[in-house]
Amino acid sequence: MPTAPPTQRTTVIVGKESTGKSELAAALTGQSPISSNIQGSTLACESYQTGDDILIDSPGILFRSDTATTRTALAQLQAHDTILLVIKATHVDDDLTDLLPLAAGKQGIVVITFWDKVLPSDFTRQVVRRWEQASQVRFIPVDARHLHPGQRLQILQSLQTPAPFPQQWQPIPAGWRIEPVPTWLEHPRWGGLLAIALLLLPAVVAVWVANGVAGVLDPLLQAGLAPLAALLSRLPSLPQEILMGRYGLITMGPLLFVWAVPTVVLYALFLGAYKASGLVERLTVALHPWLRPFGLSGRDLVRVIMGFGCNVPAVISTRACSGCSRQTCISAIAFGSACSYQFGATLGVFSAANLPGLVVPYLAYLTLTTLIYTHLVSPKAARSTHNTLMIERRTFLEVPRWSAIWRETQGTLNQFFTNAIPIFLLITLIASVLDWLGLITTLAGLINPLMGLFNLPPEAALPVILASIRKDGLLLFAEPGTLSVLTPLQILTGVYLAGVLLPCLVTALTIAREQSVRFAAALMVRQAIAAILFSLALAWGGAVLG
Ligand SMILES: Nc1nc2c(ncn2[C@@H]2O[C@H](COP(=O)(O)OP(=O)(O)OP(=O)(O)O)[C@@H](O)[C@H]2O)c(=O)[nH]1
Ligand SMILES: [Mg+2]
Repeated sequence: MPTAPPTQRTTVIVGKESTGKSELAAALTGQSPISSNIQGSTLACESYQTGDDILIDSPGILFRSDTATTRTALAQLQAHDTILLVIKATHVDDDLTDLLPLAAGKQGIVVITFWDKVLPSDFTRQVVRRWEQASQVRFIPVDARHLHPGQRLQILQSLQTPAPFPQQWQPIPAGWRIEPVPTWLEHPRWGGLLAIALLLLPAVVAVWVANGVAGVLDPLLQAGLAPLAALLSRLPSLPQEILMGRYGLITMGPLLFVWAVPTVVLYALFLGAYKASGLVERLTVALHPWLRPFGLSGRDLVRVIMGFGCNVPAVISTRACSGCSRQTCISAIAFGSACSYQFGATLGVFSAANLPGLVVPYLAYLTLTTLIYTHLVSPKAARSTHNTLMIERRTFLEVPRWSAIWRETQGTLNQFFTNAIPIFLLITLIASVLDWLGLITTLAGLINPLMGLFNLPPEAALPVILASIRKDGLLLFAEPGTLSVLTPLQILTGVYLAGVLLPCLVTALTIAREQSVRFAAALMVRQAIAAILFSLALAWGGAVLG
């Protein structure tokens, strides 16, 4: 007779945001955590298997909010009987008051994370022991980042014999509450300015380093490619066009490697360090009061900042935004979050034109127009002074662990090499074939009157169109034939228009999936109208001023 399979127990890990649920799930199952110091970083439930048990890591619950992530967590809580309740040692009383009613009627254990922030003493241990005696539920205090093998075993064993959570139990308050130490970011006058400076730092460093790296690499690469070019000139006309034509692989490829790669790597490292240290959260708290007139909360700004790496994960992470501002936040990411490919390509174009300083007016105009656009598309309620901050408490600043920074960076780099580069190569291939067929001249002729509206020559049409597929398509502006006919103002206008006219194709598809095709279509029409108006203002306003 076949033996019955052992029964699997499913336990849901539930708790407020950033209380260490993901870290704990990973430590219990021996997997590496995908967590970061961003509140609301787990967006969907993730299953972990350990022996016969299944642990479900749920997104953090944000009280008095309507975020999609909170709804997901509450649905998981409803669906399962055994729960591992996570409460934060620094705010034990608040967490118990808020979470115990949700656990009533279920069975499970309580793990107190961030125990490393509580001074070990007889008093603290006694408080925990009294709760255990009064409720008959296990309370296990841990530092989830450094779970001892003994604690791991204790938690897993306690989960085998979960106790019911008492129905109406009022625990004796522990009486302590530990808040993170204030920093300069919380300074009433300078905090906001410091936050802006820290926000701009990655861009400034990226410009500086990318210029330095390109200065060294570009001549080397060009010298290395020269003999190859001589060899390839004997090829038939189509392969020659594809490899060495105006938009050819060898003509455009080095620009991508020399400009986009250092920018992508640097942005990834910076974002990784900012996220893992808790700095992003602190920045957004400091900037929240300044953002309200634009209908965004500090919480949304975190997502817009994350869009600097790539807009796609940033759009997905808006699931943790309030329903009231989520669509505004998505619109802001699609419009103004210059992803690292877009930024790298922009730097490449400015530098190929020998005008690296253009990055300053570019970023200033992009920021200004994004704020105007966001203000216009946000609902009035989001701009009201009653729109209080949807971040429950200040995060603890930690020295970021190298492993955490590397994990963030690796994700971005993987995406860059497996997604971005192949699509960029495809773009150059399509452009080369179109050019070889003579279609680009015909197309440019058709679009000519439109480009003329922006005071741009017909050559600008192709980069603008291709940048709507992928943002680094705007590198095609750096093609020498195009650059030689453009004035600095025209370069600025062209790069701005190509950057903001439409979100890249993958971002647009993500928005459609996260919201609806209808919302994505409306967003694209709205964004295109705004981009056209802002570009007209730049082209003609700049010409009048210049
Ligand atoms: N000092 C300390 N830090 C911790 C502890 N547990 C987690 N962290 C850190 O707190 C941050 C958030 O941890 P996560 O595991 O992502 O928290 P979470 O509850 O899954 O967060 P959400 O999914 O966003 O709700 C990470 O930077 C962790 O390294 C702990 O016990 N002590
Ligand atoms: Mg999590």
